[in-house]
Amino acid sequence: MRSNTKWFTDAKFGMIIHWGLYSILAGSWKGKEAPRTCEWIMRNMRISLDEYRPLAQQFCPTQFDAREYVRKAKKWGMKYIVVTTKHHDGFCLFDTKVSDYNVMNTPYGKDIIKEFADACAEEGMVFCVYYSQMQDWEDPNGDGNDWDFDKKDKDFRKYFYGKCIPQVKELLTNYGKIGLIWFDTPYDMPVELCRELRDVVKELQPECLINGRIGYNLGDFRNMADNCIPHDPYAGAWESPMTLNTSWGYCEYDNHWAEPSEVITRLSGIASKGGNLLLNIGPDADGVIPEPSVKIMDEVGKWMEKNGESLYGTSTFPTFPYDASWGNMTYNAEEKKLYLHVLRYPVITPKISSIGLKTRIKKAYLLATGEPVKFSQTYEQAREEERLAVTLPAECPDPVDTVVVLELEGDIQVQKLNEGCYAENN
Ligand code: JFZ
Repeated sequence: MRSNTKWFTDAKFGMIIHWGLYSILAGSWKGKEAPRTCEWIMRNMRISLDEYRPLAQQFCPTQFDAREYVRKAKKWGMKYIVVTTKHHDGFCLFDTKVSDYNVMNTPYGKDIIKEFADACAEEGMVFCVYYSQMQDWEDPNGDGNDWDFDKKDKDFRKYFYGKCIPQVKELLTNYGKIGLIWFDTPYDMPVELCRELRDVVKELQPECLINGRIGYNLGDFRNMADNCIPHDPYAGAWESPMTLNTSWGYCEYDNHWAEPSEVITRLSGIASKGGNLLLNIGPDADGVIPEPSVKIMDEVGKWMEKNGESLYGTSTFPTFPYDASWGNMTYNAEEKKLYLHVLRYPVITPKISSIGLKTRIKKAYLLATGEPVKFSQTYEQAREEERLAVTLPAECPDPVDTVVVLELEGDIQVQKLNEGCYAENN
């Protein structure tokens, strides 16, 4: 049985935090830059355990304050936070009895995951954990490290029952209510082990959701490929992860930052197909959120404060016969509100139109200001098409995404293309 995903599908926007020993390296090893995403530096540069493990003795994020993260996430409009408790490198940010390779044995010496869990509980934020269930480059039997350990000597079940399962039990026992557990890179993990992992989670916390990367469609929701939005609306719960630059882990020289407008556009684009955006933050070794990330997200937060209503609680709705030339739509079924996200503001006549909405509109206004907008709904007899025209203010109110609210008289109903004059059997 799948757990209830309502809180998740209503949430629409979450934060994932990639933080660990790789954050200390910040993308470079012995003067060379990591070839790809920086949390993979150990594997991609084949750093031996003898050289990588001692980084734990440098882990001392003196600026770290979990509450600040949670408050920022709230201010930015996010509803849940996922923290890497153990990424592929095997280092644990939590107090684990299963492995010494953890935060308690660093100069910092405090359980980071507990600090996040407590801060979330205090601030009313849903707390979630990321756990790399298959790859573990520190464990001789974990997957992925074939430069320190010989592949043929590996016994994956030994790692699975000796470390993975006990640690997942710790996470689900010692940190209060966990909103969801985010597994990753299941590769060729045998299906029976994935099922066991799922059962362990559900036994300890039946309400805890599991992401799709547990494998074999055993999750409660699906993860789309990083930074991808599905073309068609996807009926089940889903989430798309996204980075603000090109790395999940902190990278000091990566300046390919996204524009705030990209994040906002993606948010409404994902919500219009029924999904969530999971946005990454990669703190540095001191525990500080990179300045560019804060700047981008403060802008996103300003938009969310005024327009978040157009996303939270929305779900998929019948597809319109044509994509809108001006942007996309989200729909709140409970409130019977259709939100028009105007991403491309009409330059000459400030009018946007759409074909196919059958339901009558009661009221139309700008979400950010409440200012009413004029609209007309007409039915074109000969072409059998429902037409909607909305007149926007002459000046564009929001160059990124101007949201128009249409309060509908009933549940949304949409024409299908083949109901009109193009139907084959007409
Ligand atoms: C994985 C991790 O390897 C990576 O370090 C990071 O944690 C990210 C969130 O997840 O990388 C993936 C996994 C799956 C896809 C892309 C990157 N995918 O399906 O496109």
